Amino acid sequence: MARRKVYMLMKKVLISGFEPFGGASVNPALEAVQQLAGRNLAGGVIVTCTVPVVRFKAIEAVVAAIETERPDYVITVGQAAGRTGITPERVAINVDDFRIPDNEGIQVVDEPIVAGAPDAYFTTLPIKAMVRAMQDQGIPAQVSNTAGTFVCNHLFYGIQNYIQQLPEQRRIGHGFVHIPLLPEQTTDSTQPSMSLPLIVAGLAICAQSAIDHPVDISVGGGAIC
Ligand code: PCA
Repeated sequence: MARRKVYMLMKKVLISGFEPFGGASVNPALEAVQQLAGRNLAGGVIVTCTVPVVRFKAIEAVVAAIETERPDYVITVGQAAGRTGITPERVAINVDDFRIPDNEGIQVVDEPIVAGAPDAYFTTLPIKAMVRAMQDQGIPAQVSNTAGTFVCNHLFYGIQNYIQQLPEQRRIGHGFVHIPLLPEQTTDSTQPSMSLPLIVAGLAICAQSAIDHPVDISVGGGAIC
C-alpha cells in the first residue's frame, strides 16, 4: 500500500513570564511558564522565556526571544494582585506611571513608552475565544480592559509597537494575560488567589485558542465601571 506522508504545520507559541518584583520571592507567571515550557498543543508547541521586571529591558528580553524562536504567537504573562480570574488584556497604553520602582529602582511618572508612537494598541490575540474556552473548562476568566501603567502594560505596549514595525508577513499575534496571585502569596491577606495547576491549565488553553482562532469570536466581554 502506498504510504502518504502527512505534514502538519506546527505552530509555535512563545509564552513569557516575569520575575518576582516589589520585594516578593515568587511570581506566578514565572512559576507557570516553567511548567509550560515544551508543552505540546493540538497543532503546536509552547516555548517560553523569562522577563526582568525592568523598564525597557523587559521589552528587550521578549524581542530577543521572538528573534530567536520566531514564534507564530506571543503571550506575555504577569501577575495582577486582586484579580479573581485569568484575564487576557484588551489594550496597552503608551504611558509609564510606576506606583513602585521596578527591579532596577526606576520609577517614572507619566512618561511615554515610545515617544511619538500611537496612544494605544489593541491585543491581536482572540481574547474572547480565550476567555470562553477557559470558562468552558471551569477556569475563572474575564476580559480585562486595563493592564495598569507598570511594567506589564509597558511590555504589552512595547511588543505591540515592535511587531508593528516588522514586515507584514512577520506581524505575529501578541497579547498580554494577567493572572491572579498564588494561594501561598495570600495567606495573611484577603486577596483572591488561584492554584498553580489551574493557572497553568488556563494559559495552555490561551495558547491553544490562539492557534484555533485566527479570528476572534464575537461575544460580549465588556465591563460597566
Ligand atoms: N506584574 C506587574 C509587573 C510584573 C508582573 O508580573 C504588572 O502588572 O505590571
